[in-house]
Amino acid sequence: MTPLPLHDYRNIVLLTGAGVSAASGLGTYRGPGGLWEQADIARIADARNLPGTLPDLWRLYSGRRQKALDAGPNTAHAAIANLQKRWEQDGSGTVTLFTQNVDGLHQRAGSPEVIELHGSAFMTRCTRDDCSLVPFRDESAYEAVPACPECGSPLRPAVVLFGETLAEAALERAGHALQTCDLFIAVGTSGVVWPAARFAAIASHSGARTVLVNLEKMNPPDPSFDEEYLGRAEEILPVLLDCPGV
Ligand code: BV8
Ligand code: ZN
Repeated sequence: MTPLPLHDYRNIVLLTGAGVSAASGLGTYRGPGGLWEQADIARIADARNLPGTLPDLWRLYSGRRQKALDAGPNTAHAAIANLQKRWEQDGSGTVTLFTQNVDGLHQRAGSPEVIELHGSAFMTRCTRDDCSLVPFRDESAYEAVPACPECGSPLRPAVVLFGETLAEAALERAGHALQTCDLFIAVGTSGVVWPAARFAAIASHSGARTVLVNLEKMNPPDPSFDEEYLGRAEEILPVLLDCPGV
């Protein structure tokens, strides 16, 4: 496998999923042993079951916070951060990183900007949309559902659950980046969750070269991808992004 001719491209978009954090020991959602196999997770991750699921949500995210803090970024995260920094330094164009992950590992690998499509396990917000409390960084684990210091309503992890819309700002960034990119690389994602599942099609429609790096073929396959590199992102990305020493 040889590096991609990265300097043939000016605006690169990367989309990562749970597979990019697999080598860091964090579970993926689908596939053998995936988080979603625990039937309860689907109930907890569905916004329609709120507020009754808040105690379970806090149990789930308290554990995920701790696991993510105990984990460290791997060479896949490092290769992406390296590309972003190289591009920034030599003014080669833009690299925009979107992640579906909530584990914060891209940031810890040194990525200068990470657009977290599904929020962050390390942010907590009030359940009342009109509350004045600003969502805040929170690494705490909670035994019981915490109360908002501003209004007394329950607090929740600031992640996007199924049935909740993504942040407007993230959607706008995605719309612009996908329409102006000439290279799109999806890494470690099963491509089943919307709207991220549409990113490759939008990039392809904009004329971008579309590349998938994943342990296994997407099922069903996404015809929007021009090529795929099947294998471990932590092995493939340092070669593909031409930074073997990360
Ligand atoms: C929304 C919480 C408007 C945060 C998550 C249109 C059609 C059908 C359905 C819908 C639609 N529009 C909306 C929906 C509903 C829903 C949806 O997409 N459902 C799916 C299941 C069909 N989408 C939504 O609700 C979204 N909101 O669109 O709002 C709306 C609302 C309602 C109705 C209409 C419109 C909100 C989506 C966000 C949901 N939140 N989790 C958290 O705790 O993370 S989703 C969850 O899945 C995670 O966030 C995760 O990031 C995400 C995606 O999973 P992946 O990252 O791809 O991980 P996965 O395990 O699946 O795959 C990992 C891959 O890596 C595997 O392929 C594996 O082979 C590979 N791999 C493993 N190891 C490695 C590797 N690859 C490389 N190297 C390795 N070492
Ligand atoms: Zn409040």
